[in-house]
Amino acid sequence: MAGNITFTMIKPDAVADNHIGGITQMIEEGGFRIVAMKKTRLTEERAGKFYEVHKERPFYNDLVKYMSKGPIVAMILEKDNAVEDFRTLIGATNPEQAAEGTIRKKYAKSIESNAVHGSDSDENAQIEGDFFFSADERF
Ligand code: RTP
Ligand code: MG
Repeated sequence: MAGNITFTMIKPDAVADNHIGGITQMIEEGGFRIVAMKKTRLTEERAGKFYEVHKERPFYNDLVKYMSKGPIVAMILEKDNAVEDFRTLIGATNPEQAAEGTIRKKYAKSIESNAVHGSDSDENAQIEGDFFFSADERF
């Protein structure tokens, strides 16, 4: 079924601050089903590869360093209209612009340390899920 999968990471600061449970609760209460989940740490090289689409952006080097500084939690999520609905649930990239009730409004500390990643298209959701999970890790 096209459009029913997205990919997320709980970013290093949110993991370090013990917000895995709070964020996961908001995800499940938002109607998403967790298909796959793991705590892992990206090397700088792997973070650079994950964010390759941003390599010309001014924040790329800082982002790669930030995302590899500690463990993250990666998840594949399922829901109708998953990509768009998940971006609504997480809120704006900059937490100062994130709406009330969103994950970033509650847990983000800055535009970089913004608690969670969310895929921006169905195609990228597939690519990003495949980056972390094999077929036998999905249920
Ligand atoms: P994400 O990919 O993490 O879900 O976030 P997004 O789509 O809302 O934002 P995007 O433009 O894809 O940027 C990816 C991540 O880079 C960091 N960022 N820093 N310093 C800056 O101006 C800046 N802008 C973006 C954020 O961590 C953002 O989530
Ligand atoms: Mg993005």
